Parts: sequence; C-alpha cells; structure tokens
Amino acid sequence: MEKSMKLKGKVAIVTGGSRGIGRAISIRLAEAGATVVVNYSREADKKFEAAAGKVVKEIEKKGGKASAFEADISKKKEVEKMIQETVKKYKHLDILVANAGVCPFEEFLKIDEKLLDKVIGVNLKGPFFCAQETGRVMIKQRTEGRIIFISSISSIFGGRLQTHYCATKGAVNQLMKSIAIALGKHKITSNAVLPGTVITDINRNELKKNKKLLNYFIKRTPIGRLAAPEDIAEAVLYFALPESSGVSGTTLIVDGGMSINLQ
Ligand code: RM4
Repeated sequence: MEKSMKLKGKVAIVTGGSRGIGRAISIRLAEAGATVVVNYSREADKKFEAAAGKVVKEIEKKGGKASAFEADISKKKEVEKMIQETVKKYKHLDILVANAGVCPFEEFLKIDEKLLDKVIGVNLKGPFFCAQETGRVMIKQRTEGRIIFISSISSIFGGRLQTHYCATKGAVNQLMKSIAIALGKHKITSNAVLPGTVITDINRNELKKNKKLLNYFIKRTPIGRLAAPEDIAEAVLYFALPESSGVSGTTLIVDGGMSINLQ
C-alpha cells in the first residue's frame, strides 16, 4: 500500500464491488487505507462470489483490509443486514459507494414488467435502501459520512436499448441531490460519479455485437480512449476524502470528454 493513506481508519461498502467499475473502486479505496466490504449478489453460477473473493485477496496481498458480503441490494432486508453486520464487525461505516447496476439491453417495446422491475430494483431501489440505512448509521454514530452514487452519462443522455436503465440513472441523480439536502446538516455528503462508456461485463457482449458503435464511441472521445474503471475509481476517491467535505449534491462526468464532443 504505497499510495497515500488518506482513508486510513475508514470503513467503506462498495455495492457490486466484485467486478468492473466496482472492483476498481474497492481496490482504490483500500489502497487509500479504507477497510472495504465488497458486496456482491448471489448468482446461480457463483461467478460473482468467486470474483468478490478474488478482489478481497488482491486487496489483502497489497496489505489492505477487505471482506466479501453477499446481498441482493434490491431487497431492503438484505441491505439492512449487510450494513448492520458491517457495523458490528468494523464498528463504524464511513463511506457508501452505491455502484451495483444492471443494464440488460432491450428494445423499448419488448421490455416487460419483470425486466423493468429488475432494473428498477437493482439500479434505484438498491441505492435508495443502501443510502437510507447508511444514513441512519452515520447519524447515530455522528460520522461525517460520504455517500457516493455511480450514476451514468445515461442519466443525461438517452439510449435506444436503455430506456429502463436511463430512467433509473436519471432518478439516481435526483436521489443523490435530495439526500445531500436531507443529510447535509449531519455533515454527510452525497455526490454522484457519471461514467461514460466503460467496457465491463455490463456491456461487453453488446459492444462485441456492435463494433461500429464501439468505434464510434472511441472516435468521439477527445482523449482517444474510453474511460477505464480506474478513472471512475479515482473520481470516487475524491468524493470519499475527508478534504471533500465542502462538496455535496453534485455530479462528475468521467468519460474522457465523449459526451461533450458534438461539433
Ligand atoms: C453507460 C452508457 C454506455 C453503456 C452503459 C451500460 O452509461 O450508456 O454506453 O454501455 O451505460
């Protein structure tokens, strides 16, 4: 752990912390000294569990502290259990990164109620439950807490196959702002990072199928490459720092300039 230890003594939960952007965030916060609870959801093939275990090992190898915790964040009871057990084990909770999300690409007219409920459950109810229970703990313990949402450029821009996803991400921005107002007096900040197109398991197949779209995304990104999970993790670290106490209710787009490159 040779990087600066500005989060030493802090405890963080990263939802969906086992893969993609969440994995990079878990590792970066641990490098900065935080103890990280790597949340993952159970899947029939156990893929997530194995991935969470790997992240924990990677952090430990670097001299950091982490543990994996299984919870389906769309279920209030499971969220409460995760947060309560985290506090029981590590005594406090200082940082929540509501990262877990799903984007099952689908035509608007084909999205049924079940799929819509799933996307709303993970992408909106999940962050809501996590932030609510975290807020309760932080207020009780008088923690100058940090709540950080991983939203998306899809909270601003639409997507033909992402009508469900974009709607939840727009809602997450408003959730973030309202929580900043609701919890500000307790010295808890609430902010959101908005990643652009970052290649992870959430979109890999879709972009493989549509190479033209992928090349278009890269071509319109001024820095000449797509943003990477590590770029998102760096922005999350900024919001998580004790020094960022004056920043609340705001969004930070991390997309290499992709979304502003119109002319
Ligand atoms: C992003 C953006 C990307 C998409 C992911 C799932 O915010 O829309 O293009 O791949 O969401």
